[in-house]
Amino acid sequence: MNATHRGAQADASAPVGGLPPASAAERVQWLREELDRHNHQYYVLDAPTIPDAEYDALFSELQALETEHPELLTPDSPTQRVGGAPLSAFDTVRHRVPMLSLNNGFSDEDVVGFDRRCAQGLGRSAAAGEQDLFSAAQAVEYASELKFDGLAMSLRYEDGRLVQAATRGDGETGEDVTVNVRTIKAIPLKLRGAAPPVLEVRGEVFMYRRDFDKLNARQAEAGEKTFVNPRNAAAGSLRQLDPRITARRPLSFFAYGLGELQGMERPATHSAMLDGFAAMGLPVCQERAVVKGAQGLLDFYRKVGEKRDQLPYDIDGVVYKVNALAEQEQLGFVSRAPRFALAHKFPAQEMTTIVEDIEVQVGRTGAITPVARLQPVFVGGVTVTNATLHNEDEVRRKDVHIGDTVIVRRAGDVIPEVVAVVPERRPEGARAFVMPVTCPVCGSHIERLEDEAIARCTGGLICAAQRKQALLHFAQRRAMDIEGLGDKVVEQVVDQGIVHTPADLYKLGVAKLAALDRMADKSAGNLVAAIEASRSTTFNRFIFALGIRHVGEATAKDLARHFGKLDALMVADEAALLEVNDVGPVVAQSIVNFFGEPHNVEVIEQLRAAGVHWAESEPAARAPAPLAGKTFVLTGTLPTLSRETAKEMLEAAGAKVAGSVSKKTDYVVAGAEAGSKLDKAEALGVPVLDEAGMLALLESAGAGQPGEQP
Ligand code: 5U1
Repeated sequence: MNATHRGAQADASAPVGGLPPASAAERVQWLREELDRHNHQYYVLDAPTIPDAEYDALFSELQALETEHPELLTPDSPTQRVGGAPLSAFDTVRHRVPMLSLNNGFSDEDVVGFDRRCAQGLGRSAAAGEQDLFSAAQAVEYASELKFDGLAMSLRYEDGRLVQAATRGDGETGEDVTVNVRTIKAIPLKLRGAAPPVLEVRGEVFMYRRDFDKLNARQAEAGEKTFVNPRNAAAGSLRQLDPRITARRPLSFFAYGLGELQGMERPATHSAMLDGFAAMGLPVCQERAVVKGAQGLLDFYRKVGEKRDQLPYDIDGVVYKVNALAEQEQLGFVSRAPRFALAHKFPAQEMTTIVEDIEVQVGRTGAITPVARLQPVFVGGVTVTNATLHNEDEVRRKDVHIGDTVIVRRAGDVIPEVVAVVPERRPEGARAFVMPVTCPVCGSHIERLEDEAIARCTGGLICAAQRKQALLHFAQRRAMDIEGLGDKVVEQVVDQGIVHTPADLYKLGVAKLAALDRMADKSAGNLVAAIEASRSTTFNRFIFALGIRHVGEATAKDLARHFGKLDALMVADEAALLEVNDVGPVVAQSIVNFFGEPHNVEVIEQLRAAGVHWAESEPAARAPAPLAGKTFVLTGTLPTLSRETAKEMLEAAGAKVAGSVSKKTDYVVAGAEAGSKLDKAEALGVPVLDEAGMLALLESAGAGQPGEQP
């Protein structure tokens, strides 16, 4: 077993030692059932029940028994997933029931049209699905599910045993990839319960994002090629002629359809069929719903769209299917696609476009970032014209030239990124990127220290680009929270020489601001009021706002809690800083350097003189934070507290607030509509609190209110 995260408590129902004597055949049978059960818990239900070492012990015992008694070896044994000898080519397979494709929809109108055609085809009122009382009863019922971004696969089970796995191919014939698919641990080699003589299961092979990231890290470390996205990684892994390579690739599977079926009645509905698959031990995605009419479909689409970026795998849309199988049959097919189904696509998160130029940007700390200027492309729901290339090494690694066609990705709020070049589309005369030796903004020398990936402008605050970024950082919501001080204003006040440092902001009046381009009197007044309001802040926000390299929000909070007073922080030496939670030598040195720079001290004094203030407190070092060392995860909507406030309260008490649930999580705080994090907490036995429970815990731990200095 090579899983690295099979973390779990020992399962009392799985005795390993001290078993009653049994024949080898009985013991082999018992071991296989145990291993299958644990695989199902781990790979299908994502709820492991035994630790790695225990699984490995069971596995080794089975391997030893099978070596000793070769007559007991069967192809569906869990030991037979390791991948056999390489193939020279894949055989072709004729699908006994063709693998169809789906019609696509992109707009609300497409969905309304689909629902209308289904309703009419089923002889319902033309208005069925529209939301009036009369037609509600007539509305068509649909099974709605996710459209996974992977590879369609057909699995053939005979008498419950996996005998063949084939790719979709052209829908009529595909490739026989059985030896590879047998290595996918989420796919049972043997179905649970009473299985029919023939059952073909259709579904998607894909890769979880976390597994993709780990695989790419492993590939890069081994100097091997990395993959552009999870879909390509899944495809490349399945098409390996050497199944031992596939066996090392973390592939997964979700079942969503039926091919040939013999010796068993079809269930009445698609949703019941998926429930049946799950009962047989097949992985079925739980992000699905049965809904009615076009409005039900559109609500499902919206809900899934909202959580798309939080899902642990990539999807490119949702799929709607008329739920009753008899009605599906009644609607039939048109050319190669069923009339009863529709794929409702989300905006693509990856598109190709052309790199028109590569320029560099200067960040707050002088970091020089190469940025690709792109031919405008609509991706991830917006038009993208720039994408980060991160640093010089990345440009080399991805081999991006000016003139190249590239794949651009924009998912959620993440900055658009060039993920790969399409090498076969490189034009003649494509130019390589050359890192400039001087800053394009201030002309200072650019240096790149040994062991650092980032090149930096050495101009410091004489560089207008760095000044602008420092001001934007200072003003941001999580720092001094000066609403209205955005790019456009900062650009002008720096270029016109009105503002040199953050302290100059407090000298701005309405008249000066109103004179700026595109600044109405009212906006100028609001901005002055926001600057005024920012004078009263908290110590941790102030520290974060200073923009000390390596000091993010969390470190700023730790520093505020530890030192209590700015003067104490400013004189702290490296040894004193190393006593702060999570501060290491690099961060400590950066803080010492920052306060060792007379210019920075001067700006701080000017800010204090301008009336910027906060409540100071005694250093907290003597009183350890009450929830230090505890990890919380917040999920769902809490009745009174915002997510941000709850997080601040927990962090103020010394707790860490993490984004995902693992066995290391101490508490999950769940509100309304908590989703998979709550399920996972329950599966792992992590204590779950509601808002009142969290407040009670904070109170009993002696923690204060949000924003209070401990
Ligand atoms: N979830 C899901 N994906 N997907 C893809 N269901 C589904 N069904 C498909 C395809 C191609 O096809 C059948 C409806 C024919």
